[in-house]
Amino acid sequence: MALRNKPTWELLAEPDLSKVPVEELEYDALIIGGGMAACGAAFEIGKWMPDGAKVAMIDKAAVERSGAVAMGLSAINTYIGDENTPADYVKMVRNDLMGIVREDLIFDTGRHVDDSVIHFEKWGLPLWKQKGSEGKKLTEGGKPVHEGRWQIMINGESYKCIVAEAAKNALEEKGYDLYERVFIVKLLLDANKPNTIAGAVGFSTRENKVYVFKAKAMMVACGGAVNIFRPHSTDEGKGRCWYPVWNAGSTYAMCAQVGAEMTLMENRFTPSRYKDGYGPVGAWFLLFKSNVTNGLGEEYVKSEACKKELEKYAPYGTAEVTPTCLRNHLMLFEMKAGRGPIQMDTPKAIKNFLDDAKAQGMDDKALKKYWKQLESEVWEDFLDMTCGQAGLWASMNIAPEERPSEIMPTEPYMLGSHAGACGCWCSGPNEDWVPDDYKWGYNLMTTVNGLFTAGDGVGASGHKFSSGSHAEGRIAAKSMARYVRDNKDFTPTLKQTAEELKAEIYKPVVTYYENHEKTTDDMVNPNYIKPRHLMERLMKYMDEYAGGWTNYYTTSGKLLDIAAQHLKYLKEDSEKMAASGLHELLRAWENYHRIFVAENHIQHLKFREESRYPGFYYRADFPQTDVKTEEEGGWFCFSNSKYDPETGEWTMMKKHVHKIIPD
Ligand code: SFD
Ligand code: AMP
Repeated sequence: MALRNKPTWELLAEPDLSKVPVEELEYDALIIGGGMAACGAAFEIGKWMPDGAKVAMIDKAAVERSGAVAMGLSAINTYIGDENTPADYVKMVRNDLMGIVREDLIFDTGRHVDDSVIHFEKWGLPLWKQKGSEGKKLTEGGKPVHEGRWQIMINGESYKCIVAEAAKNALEEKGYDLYERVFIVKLLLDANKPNTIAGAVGFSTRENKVYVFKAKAMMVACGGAVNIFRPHSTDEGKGRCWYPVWNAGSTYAMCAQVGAEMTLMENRFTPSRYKDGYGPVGAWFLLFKSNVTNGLGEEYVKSEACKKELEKYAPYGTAEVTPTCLRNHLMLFEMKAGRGPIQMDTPKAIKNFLDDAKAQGMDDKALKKYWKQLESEVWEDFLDMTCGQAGLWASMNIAPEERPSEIMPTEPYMLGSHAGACGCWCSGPNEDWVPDDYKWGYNLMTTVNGLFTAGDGVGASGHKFSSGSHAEGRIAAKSMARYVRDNKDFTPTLKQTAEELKAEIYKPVVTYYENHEKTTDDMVNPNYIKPRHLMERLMKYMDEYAGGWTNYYTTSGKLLDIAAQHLKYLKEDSEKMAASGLHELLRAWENYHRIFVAENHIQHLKFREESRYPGFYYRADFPQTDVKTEEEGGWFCFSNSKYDPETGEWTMMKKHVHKIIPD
């Protein structure tokens, strides 16, 4: 009988691992994850793999509703279109991420992303169209409704289902395999060939079963990391965060653990969101042209004090579009001065729309109809992608045309595809315009042979969003297929036996069974710690010492040392994590990944002696943003780290930023 989400009392007397079967499988290529990037890879890979090749995709959840797009989205945030070029896109991302980006990777995404958007529409995703081109697809000259310069509006409640269906069809067409509800725990290096990937191991979240996969190559795209920092919500609301609670840092932890070089792991993303419901703000800022006010009702961004604040961070602060982190910085500046809360002035935005329509001669009847349409767009923005926010508005009796809503920066998340930039250090395209130190043969391959990534996994190239992540998955898949062809004679060999791997994966279950009778309360036991409590401890340390929201995102070298010390003990205690069922086993492994990512984050925060992303975090001991390059002894450079899988030691390094696209 399988371990269920509740303890299976019959099995408790004796934890018998012989009852847990191990399935050993061999593939040419694996796609680990089932989100936007993985779906892109699944769609693309069959076109490039050798005939008869074996490929599998593995998702911890059900692809149809997994990952960040699970709830749906109301906009595609990266679309180049006719009015922009990939070079313009690079400039936008460079500005938003304070100059330190991999322009080769961004340009590559920019020149491919629209093809993914065209496919989404072909597969059935409804894209809003401008008046006069309704009913026409993009390929037929249809003009999308822009939210902002790069974002286009969609009816996206079923976005992920549509993209997943195309991915599954592509896998099926080629006879490739799909494993859903299999959580990958760790990657495995080859026993003979140094620094080369050979496999991955995981477990089913529905039955007692362990999977050991061998593969010549793999793309790991398991999203970013949530619940490392304490969220704003408490207890019953704690399942509510902005970032999906099921992306637990697996990409970063698993890739780093086998020695993949990481970059900008200090760059967390702290989005500004509607308070408590985490509703998105982009549509309000860009489509509905709303302003934000402070608690005094002032449009603070126009104040002299705020202008001066931004000038400190020129040229980014004084750019035409203020970078995301600096928009947060201004909010925090106001809040710290006691001029909070920050509010989205929804009534004024709506009134402006209606006044404009009236000024253009709309009569009362038409105006009423227009308002109904506007009202439904306003609500749909949330219902399409953050339906909890619509629920919150309804339950708090908020009519947005009457009452403004509070917005504020959330808890920090680690990700590389939204307005954040942490992730693996990857090879760029193998083309002559790409600097030599940015490429090592296979596009989007990490520094471990045969290990690729995409989407949130790729560092220093944010702002790809759902469409860019899909496009990047496709690029990685094509590149991975070439790697498989070039290494067709390679036979992956694992260092560990299947039984050793099973014992390691199921250890939290054994710990539970061996100790559960030594307590009257299942959650509290001197011999073990449950995943829930361990996560709470992690979040507390990170929040208090590593720049969480309770400290206005401020940390220092001293505080980071304390955080590191706490993590050391937490890591020791994590050996005693106990899982009473498969659900808790999943939670336990998510925590192992989280702790590793947190450790990496702290090292990077400590290493970079400046505050590069004010509004995302501050080093109180180094409050400035440096303009000097690493050659001049400064911090205008990438900060990279590498974990040695043999010794467990980390090495930190600085890497040069090449400006490829001129201003
Ligand atoms: O409102 C394992 N994003 C938005 N993009 C847009 O284009 N428009 C929007 O409107 C967007 N908005 C938004 C966005 C993200 C989030 C979190 C919210 C709102 C609330 C960004 C995109 O969603 C994002 O860029 C992409 O989804 C990134 O793609 P990818 O593939 O890197 O990550 P994923 O889609 O989350 O998928 C992760 C997958 O990994 C699986 N997984 N599988 C096996 N083993 C493990 N150990 C695993 N761990 C995780 C997951 O199940 C999932 O399949 S807005 O902010 O602007
Ligand atoms: P969000 O809803 O905050 O995730 O934003 C959606 C998109 O709009 C992203 O591409 C953001 O970078 C962009 N965006 C959000 N707010 C602003 C703003 N005030 N100015 C410019 N771009 C914004």
